[in-house]
Amino acid sequence: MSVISRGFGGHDDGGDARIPPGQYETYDFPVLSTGPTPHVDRAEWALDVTDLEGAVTRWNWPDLMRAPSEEFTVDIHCVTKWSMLETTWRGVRVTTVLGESAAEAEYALVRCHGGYTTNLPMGDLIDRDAWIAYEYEGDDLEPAHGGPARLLVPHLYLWKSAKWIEGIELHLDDQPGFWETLGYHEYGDPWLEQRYAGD
Ligand SMILES: Nc1nc2c(c(=O)[nH]1)N[C@H]1C(S)=C(S)[C@@H](COP(=O)(O)O)O[C@H]1N2
Ligand SMILES: [Mo]
Repeated sequence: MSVISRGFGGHDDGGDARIPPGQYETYDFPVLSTGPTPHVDRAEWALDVTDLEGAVTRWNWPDLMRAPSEEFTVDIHCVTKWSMLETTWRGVRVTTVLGESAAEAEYALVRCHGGYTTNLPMGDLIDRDAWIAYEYEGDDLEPAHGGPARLLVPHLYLWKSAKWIEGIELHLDDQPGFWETLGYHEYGDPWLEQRYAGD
């Protein structure tokens, strides 16, 4: 006799082990932005990495294009409960962009055109998969989805994957970003359903 039925645990995931608890699969890529889409020209694009001493290393578009890139296929999970499976991107690993400046830092505060910010522990940017992504499904990343380039950290809820990234500040202390200040969880692990502070 078995008392375990499909759906045990109350997760509406259709039994697909790639979908975290409380999420459902979607097929059309939604756009979630707190404000209007900034239109940033590649010729003007820059990403500033600020180290613990305040020294800035600026990456411009040709710098990013010269860096080794990867095509990668990942599942992404938004805190508003949609997940997309097997999305394919091209980007440069965040470790490549940070270089040696990352070694001493504990946290990163990521800044975007338009003022959005989000915070992550350094380990999630350098020891896990994390990219500065600039292509989606073989095409230039559309402005609505963060083009010219966005952060992509697929193992955390997607609010951590900052669109229109313009800066990564390295810190010893953790400073909450936009959604974290408004009550979202400071870390945001979708497998632990860390949606709101205290989850
Ligand atoms: N700059 C910026 N990045 C952002 C956001 C934003 O409003 N501004 N929204 C976040 C949230 S809540 C989500 S779910 C994803 C959505 O990415 P998408 O619009 O490409 O689906 O971007 C994240 N990155
Ligand atoms: Mo989100």
